[in-house]
Amino acid sequence: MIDFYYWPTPNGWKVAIMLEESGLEYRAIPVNIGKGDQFKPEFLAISPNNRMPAIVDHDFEDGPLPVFESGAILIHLAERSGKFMPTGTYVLTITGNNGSTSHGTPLTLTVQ
Ligand SMILES: N[C@@H](CCC(=O)N[C@@H](CS)C(=O)NCC(=O)O)C(=O)O
Repeated sequence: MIDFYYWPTPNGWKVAIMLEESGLEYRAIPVNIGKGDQFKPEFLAISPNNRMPAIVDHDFEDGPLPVFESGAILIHLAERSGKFMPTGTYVLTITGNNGSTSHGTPLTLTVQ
């Protein structure tokens, strides 16, 4: 079971769509960011930058795994479901909103 900490914004929708399309079992837990739920200590323990979406994957082999940042969540769900991610060796390039990291250099990870 995956706990999905959610509020209906585009970042929340991304993960909601992925959960539905991947077929993983989940339950949605509202985080009302208009009322300040994102600053509650129990939520900050999962998402320390006080942003939703976030998940806790209770079926992770090493114990419950919290994941925050929508891109990281999408990658985790793709790996868990075996869907929407190429298999084998691939290069994953992560960049900031302006196409680079905060230092101006694209960050490239090779995942095998
Ligand atoms: N880079 C983050 C952005 C998440 C984000 O900005 N979430 C907003 C709503 S869309 C939020 O939780 N804001 C609450 C706050 O800033 O206090 C991601 O992609 O998950």
